[in-house]
Amino acid sequence: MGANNEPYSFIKDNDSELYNVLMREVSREEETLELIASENFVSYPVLEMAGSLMTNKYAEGYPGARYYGGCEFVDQAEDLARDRAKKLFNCDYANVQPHSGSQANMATLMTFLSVGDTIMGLDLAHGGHLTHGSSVSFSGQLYNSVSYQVEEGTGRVNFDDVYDLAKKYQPKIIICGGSAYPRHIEFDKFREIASKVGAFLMADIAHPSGLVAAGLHPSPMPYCDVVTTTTHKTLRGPRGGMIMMGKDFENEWGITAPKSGRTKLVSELLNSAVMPGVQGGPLMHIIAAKALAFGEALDPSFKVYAQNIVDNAKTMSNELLSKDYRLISGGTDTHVILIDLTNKNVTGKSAEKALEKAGITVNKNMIPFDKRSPFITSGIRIGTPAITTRGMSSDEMALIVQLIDDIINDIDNEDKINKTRSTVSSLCKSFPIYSELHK
Ligand code: DSN
Repeated sequence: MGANNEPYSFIKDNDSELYNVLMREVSREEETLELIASENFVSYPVLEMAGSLMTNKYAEGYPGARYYGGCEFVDQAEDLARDRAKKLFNCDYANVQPHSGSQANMATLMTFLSVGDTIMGLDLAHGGHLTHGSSVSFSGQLYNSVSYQVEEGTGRVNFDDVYDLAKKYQPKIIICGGSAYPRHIEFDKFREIASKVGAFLMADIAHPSGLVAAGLHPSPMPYCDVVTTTTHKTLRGPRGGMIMMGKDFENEWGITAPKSGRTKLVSELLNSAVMPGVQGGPLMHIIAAKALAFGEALDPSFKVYAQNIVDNAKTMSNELLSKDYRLISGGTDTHVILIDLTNKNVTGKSAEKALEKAGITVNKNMIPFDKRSPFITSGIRIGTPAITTRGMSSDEMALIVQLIDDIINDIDNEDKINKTRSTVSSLCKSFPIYSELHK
């Protein structure tokens, strides 16, 4: 809140050019339908904390062992974030410092692997993530990357294929999870394979972590050696990353502390990989905002929210199927729906563009075995976390699918696009976000 109790008025007085940019983004978020599966709206308290003066503090190190003075209160914030994360995910270890999911993954791979070791993750074009071994990321450049894929008919991971690949390439780590996989991640089946080939098992639950916290998606903790996540998707926290372990364990690489001769715990190696390995000063305002969001996720109301996310995704997927859309894997167990637009004769790129003009934000996405490039794509990915945060439910899901269908079936019809935009705008007005900004 700024001068005259007007939101952002200090920014307005100080830099009107940026203020205008900010207000355009405020309007965009408020007046359009956010269907990007990896986005959400944080609560106003989380927003306030993320913009708090904790941004000023340098705190390299960890609570109780910092390289800077004056860390008493940021230590308390980081302790709260770690303790709440451990409670939320029922795990022994949490590192809340990674600035992003990619940095969490980088620190994790640096901990478990040496450069040149073999990693095995889900192919990016089949729903994986850049940091799971793509050649354009450090993960495919520093490590020998072997990717598993989904089956063409089912759109799901085939565990016989994963096992065959793992036997052949003997990866040191297997990564499960991804960015566009609509089904539950089957940690137990990955565990069996990892144990058979003697690989570590890492889960990246960036997408479903809010559903895991709410008990609506299996937990990776009993099965995986290490778990990474982002905090801003279904978990509805500030933008950032986190690393967890269900149980800490002694490393198997024979690294001993020079003075004590003691074998290091993996938690110690992970901590050092995050800082100083990958990052310097942690973002204490974001860590405090993570603590706040984890507190919200521990409240029973979060379970209701998470159930609504899944129910909304199921309703949307049924509505889409009834309108002859081909969904990868035939539907969803989560918040993610991946639509193949091939039978509609529309590319992902043109659908994304037309829908954006109509006030509906989605992202073009490759489908498994896509014949088009990542810049064009044959599909779009949609998700329900953000619209569920607005309070929308089944009636709105049916309406939104109808609006999407209207555009996809008449992609160049500017009249229809304009009409849809005005329907979207009234719908959004009925489900306001950030009313605190308008007091
Ligand atoms: N870019 C994120 C997503 O959209 O899923 C993954 O990091």
